[in-house]
Amino acid sequence: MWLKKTNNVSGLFDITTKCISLQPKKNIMAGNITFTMIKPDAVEANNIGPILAKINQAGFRIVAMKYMKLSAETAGKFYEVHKERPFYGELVSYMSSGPIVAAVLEKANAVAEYRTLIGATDPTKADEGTIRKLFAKSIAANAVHGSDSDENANIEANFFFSQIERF
Ligand code: RTP
Ligand code: MG
Repeated sequence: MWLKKTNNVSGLFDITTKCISLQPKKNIMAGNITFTMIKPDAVEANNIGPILAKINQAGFRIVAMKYMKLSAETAGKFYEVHKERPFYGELVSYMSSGPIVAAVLEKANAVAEYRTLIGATDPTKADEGTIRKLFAKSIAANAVHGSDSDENANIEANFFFSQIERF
């Protein structure tokens, strides 16, 4: 892609520069993505496959995905919004206790649709058939994370993935 860039400071120069496109490969509309993690308890229990199957069956497209282990520092930063909550220390140590799968998912109304698919934070209160009802062990070890707003979905997706890791 060729960009014509004008130097407004001097108003004298037109600089034509060859550069790579910084746009995502697919034109994903705002509100159509959410971010998820398959948490350490679900990975440990060999439930990556069944959870991904539920995600696919519910009509989500996988935009980005990686398998990784979070350091306590990274988990702490990701959940910084909960810093003042009594379970923050437990949450950070749990989320850095084993590998996770991080992914960006696409579907119309993705945030709300995915929260419906995963169910309530506390698996004992989650609806039948939801991912947390099926796979979560407890309120802390609750199988998956799902973004709670479009704004946070973008922040979280950007925290884990660059543009060249999205398809
Ligand atoms: P998430 O962010 O992981 O998708 O979960 P959520 O929105 O349903 O719940 P949130 O209030 O954001 O809490 C984040 C995570 O903290 C852990 N938690 N532990 N011990 C407790 O009382 C407690 N409460 C929350 C859970 O892992 C929860 O998913
Ligand atoms: Mg949350």
